[in-house]
Amino acid sequence: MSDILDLEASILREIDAAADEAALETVRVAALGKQGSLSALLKTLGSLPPEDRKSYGAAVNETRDRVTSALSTRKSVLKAAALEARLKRETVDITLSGRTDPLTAGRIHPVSQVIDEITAIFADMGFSVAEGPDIETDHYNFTSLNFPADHPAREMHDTFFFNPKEDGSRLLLRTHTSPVQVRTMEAQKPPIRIIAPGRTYRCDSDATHTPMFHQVEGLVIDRTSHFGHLKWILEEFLKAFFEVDEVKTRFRPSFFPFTEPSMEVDVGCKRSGGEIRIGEGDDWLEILGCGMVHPNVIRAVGLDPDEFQGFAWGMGIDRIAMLKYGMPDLRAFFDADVRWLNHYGFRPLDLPSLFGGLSS
Ligand code: 2U9
Repeated sequence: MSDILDLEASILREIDAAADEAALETVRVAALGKQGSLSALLKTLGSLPPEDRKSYGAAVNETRDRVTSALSTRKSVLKAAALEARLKRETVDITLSGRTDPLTAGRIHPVSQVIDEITAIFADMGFSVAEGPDIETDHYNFTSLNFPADHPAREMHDTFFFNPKEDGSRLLLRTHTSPVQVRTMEAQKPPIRIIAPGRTYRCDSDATHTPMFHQVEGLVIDRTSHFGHLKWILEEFLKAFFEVDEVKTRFRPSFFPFTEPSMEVDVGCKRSGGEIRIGEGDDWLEILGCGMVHPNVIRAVGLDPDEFQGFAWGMGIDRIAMLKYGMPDLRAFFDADVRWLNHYGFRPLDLPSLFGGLSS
């Protein structure tokens, strides 16, 4: 019997010495496995005299139970130690400030930046942002805006038309954001103060025109809104947008079907060596168009032009973005070249605001 107790003592020593769960498993297999030392002892039972077999067998089984229990205890100890070591190894220092990578990696496209800047300026003056579909009907894009049936803008070569439907009507890609204002006037009662920034489309492509471009238009409709209000709003906008204390403006008579009278607005600037500085100098730069909303447009949305009047303006976002941020080539805006975006783009969380600075 002493051979069983010797073997047990030696296995228990090995169990105590096992440094990790893998070593412990090796000890378990060497003792209890099919070819293990305890199994080998049981195999010798057959060669013992019959009167010794029962007590020898019982002694081997008791040893096996004690070995099994010692294995399980050691396994729990090793498991707990392994967990403790891992927790120590993977400690996170929550006093570390956030890593800067996600914020420094991405860039906001200058067009998005300029839309955010324009929105911040007009929001401060009490305007809200209105949106509408890029695909429009002839009615919202032209007819409701007082375009005569034979107006050249309705021609195939200026407008992207879809194939005609069975009833002969054709959808189109909006050529300006003005349909958004028409839809808003139908849906809301005056007073209305909105801006409508968005994508617009015209069959045009050269160094200064792309088939898709961005516009922002503004609209005010109330009972007594007049040209003086319009002039003040535009001048406040130009000062805030170009981040200068003063601007000179020049209103020249023009023609649009949807406004009467209509004006083109120039802003005072200085040109030197290919650079244009707004708010300085004696030169002029055409910057936007505007006018009093035509009575026919007011009538087309079901309002009485003798009761309500208002004004509207429109400008090209891409163009004023080029001007403000000195980007020379319009086509680069839409090339999706990440090197260009890294150079001209803006940091994601530097949101433009009037108190925090528009572009700093
Ligand atoms: C409604 C009534 C009137 C919007 C206006 C302009 C003048 C204008 C151009 C500027 C450069 C377009 O991007 S551009 O080519 N726009 O000059 N837009 S008034 O007038 C409206 C709009 C909607 C219901």
